[in-house]
Amino acid sequence: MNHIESLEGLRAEALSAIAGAADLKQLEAARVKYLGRKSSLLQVLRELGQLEPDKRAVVGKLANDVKRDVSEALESREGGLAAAAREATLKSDAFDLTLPGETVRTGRVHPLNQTAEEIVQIFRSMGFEVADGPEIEDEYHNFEALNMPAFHPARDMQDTFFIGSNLLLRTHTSNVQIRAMKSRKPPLAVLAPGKVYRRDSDITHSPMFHQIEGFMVDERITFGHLKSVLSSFVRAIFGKTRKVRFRPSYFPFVEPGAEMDVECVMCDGQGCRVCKSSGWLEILGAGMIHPKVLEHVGYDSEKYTGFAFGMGIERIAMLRHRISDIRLFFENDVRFLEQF
Ligand code: FA5
Repeated sequence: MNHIESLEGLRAEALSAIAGAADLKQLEAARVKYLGRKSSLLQVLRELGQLEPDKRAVVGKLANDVKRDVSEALESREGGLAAAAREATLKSDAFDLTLPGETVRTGRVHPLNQTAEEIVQIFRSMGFEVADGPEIEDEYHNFEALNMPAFHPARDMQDTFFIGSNLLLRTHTSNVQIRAMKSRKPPLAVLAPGKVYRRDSDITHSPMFHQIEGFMVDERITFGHLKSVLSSFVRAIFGKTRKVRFRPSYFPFVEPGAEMDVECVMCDGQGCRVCKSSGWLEILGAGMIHPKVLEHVGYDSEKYTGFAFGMGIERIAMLRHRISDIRLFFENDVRFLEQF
């Protein structure tokens, strides 16, 4: 077979192999076979020198034409196969762009923390500083130093969780009064927010709840100072129009003692389930610090006087946001929490 015929045959065979390549791998095999170093085409080109000059020109031109045609066919088939491969991959690991995206949930500050923050800010603006105390407390700081010796009937006012013969979960934040006063000298104005625990549970009572204790001690502090500080606080948190009242009350660690009630926001003072038909919701206990308490912490009760108060944060949050059941704060239902 002469060179011309074999080159024509080679071109036809190469083009048909390229057209028939089913994927990029088969196409690469065709490239090696028809254009590779051991291919018949390269063999012809290598042997051109041995041909007579007029034949060499004709065969050389044809060989180059074949090489160009095969190269072009390879290139174009490669483009087609690559596009098909891309299409197939897209189909197999396809993203469904119409699916809804994952929503990122943002957290928010719990309504009780929001309320506590607000209360702390109000008292800070009046010059109070913030202190902390332990939730696991001994009887001395929770009761005895607060003028409630063992077997004092007032201990029953706060149903206690005991965790040992002398250890308990503090029933109020008043333990911070003792700890702060023992470590410091007057004058002082302190605010102590924190968790407290009692065996108590209904729509306005929770076994774990939060209080904020406040106290101020100096020479010549009077009940007038107490009323003024608490009235300013109530105006700041509930507005000027919400009615409040002081009522005489008893706590062993104050004398005289009082409680402060806020007009029930659920029924505007008409009486409902939340205020137990009284029209009022108690938010805090307060009074002048008992001289015996001042003596327990080593203060001269002839020279110094002071007032103290302890308020329930849940009660204030309930009044602020018209929440009718205290247990909602602790159920962690996002539908409730998202409203704040
Ligand atoms: C006391 O705990 C006193 N330590 C307060 C005090 C401090 C009086 C300083 C005088 C001087 P009382 O037990 O009343 O008092 O509780 C104070 C407030 O905590 C109540 O007014 C109420 O708002 C809230 N509170 C009481 N028990 C619960 C409870 N189980 N769940 C939610 N809030 C409560």
